[in-house]
Amino acid sequence: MHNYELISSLTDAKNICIIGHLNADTDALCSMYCLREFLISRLQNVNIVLATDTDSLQSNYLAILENTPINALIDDIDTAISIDCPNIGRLGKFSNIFTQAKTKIVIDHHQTNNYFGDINIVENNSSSCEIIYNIMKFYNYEISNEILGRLYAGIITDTMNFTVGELTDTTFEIASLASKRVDTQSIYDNFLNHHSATNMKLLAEAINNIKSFNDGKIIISYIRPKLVKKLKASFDEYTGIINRLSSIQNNFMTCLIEPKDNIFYVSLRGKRSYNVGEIAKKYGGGGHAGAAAFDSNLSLKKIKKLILNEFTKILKSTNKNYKFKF
Ligand SMILES: [Mn+2]
Repeated sequence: MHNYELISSLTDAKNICIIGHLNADTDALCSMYCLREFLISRLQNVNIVLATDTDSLQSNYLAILENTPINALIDDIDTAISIDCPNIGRLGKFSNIFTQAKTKIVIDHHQTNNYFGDINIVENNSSSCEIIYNIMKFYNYEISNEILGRLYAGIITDTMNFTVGELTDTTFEIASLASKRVDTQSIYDNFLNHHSATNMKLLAEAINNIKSFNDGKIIISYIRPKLVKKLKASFDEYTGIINRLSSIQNNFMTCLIEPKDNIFYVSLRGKRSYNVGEIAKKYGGGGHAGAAAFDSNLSLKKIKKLILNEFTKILKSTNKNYKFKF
């Protein structure tokens, strides 16, 4: 049995809750929305709510979820679906909804997913939106432009416009459909080419604090908690900064240490065979080979030392002289 057929076994569900990871990003929110629309079309007499922290969401994010019940009916959930989340800890305060549900489903594209559901749909592709597309296609669901636009938004944000992550034939199939049917330029402008002034100030700080090692193969930087406090910057203001740092010539591995509440979020990037996902996993985090992160309550100084140590180990063991060619 294909594991997509689980949808057919949900006919007894009365109250379904779809939960995204903490600090939900575009892919999480779009896949939550699209999955809900799909399930509504298939199931009768069912309530489907989304669970996510709306306080920290910017207005373009809220537009994804328009007219959708959020955080309602949280008691009495019989079926919980975690989406775009590699482990139960990343569901944050909503993890208890998941634990208490009779049926627990995990849908995710992170390689580090630890299969914490009864049913796990974990695929190695661009985004959770791509998995939702696959499920819709399997059921011959007619995809509206509103759904297609959201699937496309999830894909371009998770892949930084088709440059990182696991790009598949299907990724481009969705892009091809979207290019014919939705305003891809405005989706790009609204979700990717979209930086606040605070985000730019944090970028300036991160650039200022760059420490470069091994001729720039390793780059480590940080943002001071003091500045974050001063700017009243929310966590999603860090979006995209590390990718800018990792775009520096000759760079293989990048780390950006970002203040988060009273701890640090250690964000990692690795190019080609430089697998930083293993580092994140070792310290209790998750992600992909090329993009991963973990939380740390160590001091800034200790984290910098630890990361330099881990990056140096990978650099030595990988020992590849990468030369670009077509
Ligand atoms: Mn994702």
